[in-house]
Amino acid sequence: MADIPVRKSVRSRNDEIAAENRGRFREAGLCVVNMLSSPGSGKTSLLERTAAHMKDRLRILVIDGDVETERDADRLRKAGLEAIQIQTHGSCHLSAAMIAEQIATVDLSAYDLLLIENIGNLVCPSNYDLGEARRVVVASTTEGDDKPIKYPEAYHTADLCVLNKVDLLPYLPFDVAAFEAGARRAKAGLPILQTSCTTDSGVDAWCRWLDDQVRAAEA
Ligand SMILES: Nc1nc2c(ncn2[C@@H]2O[C@H](COP(=O)(O)OP(=O)(O)O)[C@@H](O)[C@H]2O)c(=O)[nH]1
Ligand SMILES: [Mg+2]
Repeated sequence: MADIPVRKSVRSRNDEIAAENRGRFREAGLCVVNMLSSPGSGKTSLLERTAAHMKDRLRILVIDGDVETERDADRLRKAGLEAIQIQTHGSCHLSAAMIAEQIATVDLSAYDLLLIENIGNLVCPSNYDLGEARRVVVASTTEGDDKPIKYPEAYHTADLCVLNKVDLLPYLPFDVAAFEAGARRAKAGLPILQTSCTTDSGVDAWCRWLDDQVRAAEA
């Protein structure tokens, strides 16, 4: 019983810090996108593809969250991006305070776009604002088409859904129409992009969406 007020107060403290982060991002004209998904849906792969498409024309910083290891930040550095790794050592989501700690020493005005790869988990990250301007839920065809109806909050709080690994559709019993209906039941009108990081299909549309968000943040 007692943990409900405690959880509420942790969340409201998180919201205060997220508001401070958002203020810093706005001041710097920096576009910030928070990427949520279950483990293995292809967030880091999509960021690698994003690097290939955008790194020569946009100044991109990634903050990558994982429970353990520096592996994803290493992958993204190899792809040509600047990347900071947060290891939560057990925590199932990034918090606004973790982001605040990382950006304290960063010149935010040196970047156009900050991409945050959250911990692979469709539950907790949905409840923690980091101060981002936009939230993206990345799903993949290997997870099954019922995830939006099982984890509606992740879809309800998203501004965009990316359905990745569409190259595998011919081999999987994945009903795209059922997936899209579930996602839009969680959030009416949610835009959905289909991508494949192996064939690069749809990555151009994802990059155009990012470009639009960067322009909106500058304005
Ligand atoms: N077939 C296929 N595999 C993919 C695709 N995107 C990612 N993968 C694979 O899925 C696995 C997990 O990808 P990763 O980017 O590490 O996922 P993350 O945990 O969400 O960051 C890796 O083995 C990737 O090579 C895709 O579009 N198609
Ligand atoms: Mg990853």
